[in-house]
Formats: sequence, C-alpha cells, structure tokens
Amino acid sequence: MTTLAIDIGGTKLAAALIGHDLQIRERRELPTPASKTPDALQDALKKLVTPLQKKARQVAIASTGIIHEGNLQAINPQNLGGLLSFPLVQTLETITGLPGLAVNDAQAATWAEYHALSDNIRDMVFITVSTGVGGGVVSNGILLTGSGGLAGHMGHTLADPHGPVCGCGRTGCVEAIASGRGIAAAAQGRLAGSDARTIFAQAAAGDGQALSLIRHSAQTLAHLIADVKAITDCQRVVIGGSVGLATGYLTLVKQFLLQEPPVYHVELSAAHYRHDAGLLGITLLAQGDK
Ligand code: ADP
Ligand code: BMX
Ligand code: ZN
Repeated sequence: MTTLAIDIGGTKLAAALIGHDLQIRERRELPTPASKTPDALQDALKKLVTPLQKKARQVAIASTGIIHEGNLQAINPQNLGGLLSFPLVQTLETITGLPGLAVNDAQAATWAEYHALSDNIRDMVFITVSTGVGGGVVSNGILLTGSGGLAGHMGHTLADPHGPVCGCGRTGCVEAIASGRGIAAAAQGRLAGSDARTIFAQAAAGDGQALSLIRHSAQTLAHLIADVKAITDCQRVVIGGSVGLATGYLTLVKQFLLQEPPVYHVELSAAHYRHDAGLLGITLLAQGDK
C-alpha cells in the first residue's frame, strides 16, 4: 500500500509517496509558514500534498509538537511562528480524502532509526537538533510515546538555570541553547540576525564567534546525552536534524561526551536515513510495524 508521508518541522514541510519497499518517490518540500493562525499551515499543506495524494491509500504525518489524538499542541509555539494548536489528522483527511495517522516527528524518526540498527540493540535514543531539539526513546524494543504524547521531549530538560528563556515557558532548556533557533538567537554583532546554517558556514570560514556558538550547542547536547544515558541506559544515541547532521557537529558532541565520566559514555551515530527519518518512521508506524 502506498503511503503519503508528511514531515512537518519548524523550518520545512516535506512529503513523499512511500511504498511497502520503503523507497521514497516524488519527494517534495516547502518552507513552514510562520503564522499564528492555522490557515497558513493548512494552505501550505494543501499545496504540498495535492500533486501526490491521488496515488496514495493513506496519509501518515510526522509533526513537530505534542501529538495527541491527531491534534498538534505546541510545547514551544515560537518554533511555529506562535501557532499553539492545529487539527492535523482532521485537516489532512479533509484535504486528501484518505485515512490519517499522526505521531510526533522525533518519535517517528526514532522508530525508523531503531530499525536501521542491529538486532542486538533494544534500547536506543534519537535526538534531532533542528529548529528545536526533539527526541524519542525506544526501551526494550518499544517506542515510548507517553499517555499524552509528551515522551521523549528531552529538548525541554534543564541545561542551564541561568540560560535563555525557552518558548515552552521554562528557563534554560537544552532547546533554548542547542537548537538552530537557539544558536541563531545567541548570535551578536556581525552575526546577529543570521540563521544557524549561515553560522555554520561562518564557522567553516574560521569565524571565532560562530565556532563558539556551535561548540556551546554541541557541549549542551553532550550533557543531555549523559543525562539520557543515566536515565535509560541506552546502547546507542542517534543524532539527526540539519544542525545535528551538519559537518563536524557530531564529532564535537563526541569530544564533549568524552569529557564526562565513562559511566555516561554511549556510542553515538548520525541518522542512517539522514533527513528522511521522519518520513520513513511514520510510514513504518502507519504500516502497522511495531
Ligand atoms: P525542521 O526543523 O523543519 O525539521 P531542519 O532539520 O532542516 O528542519 O532544521 C532547521 C534548522 O537547521 C534551522 O535552524 C536551519 O538554520 C538549520 N540548518 C539548515 N541547514 C543547515 C546546514 N547545512 N548546516 C547547519 N544548520 C543548518
Ligand atoms: C520542539 C517541539 C517538539 C519537536 C522538536 C523538534 C513544538 C512545536 N515542537 O521541542 O515537539 O519534536 O521541537 O522539532 O513544540 P523540529 O521542528 O526541530 O523538527
Ligand atoms: Zn523548553
């Protein structure tokens, strides 16, 4: 059965047709509209999926936000231009006329990445460093989603009590420091107003401030990984998202993790499915794979 898979992130929307063979066909991308009202997101989704929907039998949505009973509730509305909530499944079922399913983007990506690991790994954690910092946990082979969809939202654990205020309402969350938006928000002077992609390019060109912003993000992520190891005793942590997959970032995170006591060390790897982990994970979940 062909699935119309959709990945809704804070920066980009992606959609593709994916068959039982898990091959991605006709992948499309659009920028995520930054608007407080749901209409802009609805219009963008319609534009994204209309060319694909005729060939699909179901629609499967991996989305940023807490996803519960088919609805999106932002934990950090700033990542979506202030949008607080959105009826995901209802909207996409109406647009496409197909039956729908929705799961958090990082939880979905976790499921795909778990399947890419060897069979002897039963406990793993996936972290996306992207517009925000999202995550997912597989414990003894089971994907944790929580009773209300919140499980794995480790971007909102405390990194620095004196750190920046996070859009979720807490102060000093990992996300407020380490995410693409967090990196960009801390930029000053010549780099003020630049996005994370530009800051990485500046770091590659030798800019000192850009390098230190990226190092601060990577160090914050390494501290989170040590906490995650203490909580889950996972055998692997997989890193995804455009910041997480950016050249040199994972190497830095590994270096910072080695500065922690050995009990907190865990093998780190880059997402096998790169930027498509969310699309593939939600397809696996929609196919009933558990
Ligand atoms: P989404 O959050 O929509 O899933 P991404 O995973 O692409 O999207 O993450 C978006 C964030 O990654 C933005 O902050 C953007 O500036 C940053 N980014 C995009 N491309 C790169 C890159 N090549 N290197 C570093 N950062 C990047
Ligand atoms: C935020 C939160 C998570 C999401 C994570 C990564 C919102 C809108 N999103 O912590 O649900 O998994 O960002 O999202 O509150 P991304 O857009 O960076 O992929
Ligand atoms: Zn937060």
